[in-house]
Amino acid sequence: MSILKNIISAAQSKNRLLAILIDPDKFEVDGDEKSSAFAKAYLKKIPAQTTHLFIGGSTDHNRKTEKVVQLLKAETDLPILLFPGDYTQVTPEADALLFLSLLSGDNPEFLIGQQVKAARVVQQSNLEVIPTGYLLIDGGSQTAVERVSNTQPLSQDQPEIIITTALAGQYLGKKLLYLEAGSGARSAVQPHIIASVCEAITIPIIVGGGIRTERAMQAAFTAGATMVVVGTAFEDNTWNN
Ligand code: 1GP
Repeated sequence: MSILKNIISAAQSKNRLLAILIDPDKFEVDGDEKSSAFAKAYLKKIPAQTTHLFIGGSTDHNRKTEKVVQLLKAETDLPILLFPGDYTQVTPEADALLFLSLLSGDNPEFLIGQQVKAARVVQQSNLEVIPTGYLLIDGGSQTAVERVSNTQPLSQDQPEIIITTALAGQYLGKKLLYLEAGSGARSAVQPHIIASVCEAITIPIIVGGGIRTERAMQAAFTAGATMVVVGTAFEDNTWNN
């Protein structure tokens, strides 16, 4: 089954999915033995309930994405999805690509510009391409996504704008909708926002940014998220059960 079909069927049967986000910039890739050991150790610390790995970051100055994907592929059967901050992070080695379009914030470069730059590489790959509407939501602190994309996040005090932007994404043909508070956000997307978006749209919802506890993850699931993405808490070993 394709990765997207799998996510859709999880949404329909109310199965909950957990993706761990791995930032290539924070991954050690010096020397094969050392890197494999790093990949192994990383995979050991993520929870058994993990269903997907996301690879990507707002920046990958050292062009490590491809190597990180290869290292992880050698160690796990979990599906590996690219979650690229820019077109240089698209590598054919992964299983799928979240073909993100930043629908919030009105910056054409991240709405369509980066996607045009990525198009030929994507065409020549066997990546499963998953059209994904990406909404940056204010999580109470400036995050790298906000800085790099040079866009303003949507305020959680104005749920209607979030809901209508999500709806527009669905009408544009996006297959998934990603509510992003930004990596390391002070506060995550609030459950009532997730619930309102969920009520308005029929495509599966992914929620990430600032989720550091089992409780916060469960709250996002209860509100209707099909998939939760956690990065920082596993990177710095602060995940709280
Ligand atoms: C992916 O931004 C998330 O959408 C990851 O956020 O690093 O805060 O878990 P954290």
